Amino acid sequence: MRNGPDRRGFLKCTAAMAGTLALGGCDRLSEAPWFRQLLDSAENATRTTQRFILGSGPLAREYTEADLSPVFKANGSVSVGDPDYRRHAENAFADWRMPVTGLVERPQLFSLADLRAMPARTQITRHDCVEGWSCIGKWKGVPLSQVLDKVGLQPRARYVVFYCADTLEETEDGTGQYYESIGFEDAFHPQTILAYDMNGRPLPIPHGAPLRLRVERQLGYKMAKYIMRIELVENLGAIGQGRGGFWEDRGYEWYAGI
Ligand SMILES: Nc1nc2c(c(=O)[nH]1)N[C@H]1C(S)=C(S)[C@@H](COP(=O)(O)O)O[C@H]1N2
Ligand SMILES: [Mo]
Repeated sequence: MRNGPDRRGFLKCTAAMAGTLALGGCDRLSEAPWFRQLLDSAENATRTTQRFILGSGPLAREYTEADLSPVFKANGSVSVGDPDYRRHAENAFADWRMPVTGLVERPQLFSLADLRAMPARTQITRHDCVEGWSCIGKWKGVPLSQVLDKVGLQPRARYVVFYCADTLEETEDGTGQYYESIGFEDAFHPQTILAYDMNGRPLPIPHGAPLRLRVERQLGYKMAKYIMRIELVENLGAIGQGRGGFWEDRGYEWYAGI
């Protein structure tokens, strides 16, 4: 354990950090060497303190029921051909289980019932697609931070990767399967949720049933639909074509800040 003065020094530093975060402009924070050093130096501090640093960025604007779009456009994959997925869909995803694996302390399977039994967050937000359209919708789900707390992060974990059921492009090596990844400043952000309801109903298939990511300070392509598996990794190079997501592998930015 660290002694008292060291610990106080660290806490003073986190307070300064929170101020920096509030000013914004820290989108690529987890990439910055000094930030990594700070996290590593905090290895003996509690994860709660780390989460305080990571989860304290600005909130995306939230709207009211009156602002809801009458029709929310569905984009990208709007259905899934995979036979396993279709079997789950016919059964209202009752037997669907989502593994959370990789650099975690306690790998775990989550059913929809498990996720629904956890603390939930509801938010009305605007979804901005890189194509130039926006829609306002209401999302309910479990904060990703809750799931990450359950499985526990190993110190080497740096990214959260979401593997989806849909293949958006047929490729010979299988790299046409949709996937996405985010860093911890978004993973622990309070508005980052695994959504199972949309506009007060179970998430419809065109919008990503049974579970889709909402990461409200980034563009639509980050918000993985049809999530089948979550993995904690140290780097992204060995996944897909190595750039952290289906569209990133095709030239889009990894950090798609709005
Ligand atoms: N699995 C999967 N997730 C995906 C996509 C996709 O094709 N497959 N498209 C992305 C894009 S570009 C957008 S804009 C949003 C669309 O979400 P929506 O269908 O709910 O509007 O999902 C994102 N997540
Ligand atoms: Mo999009």
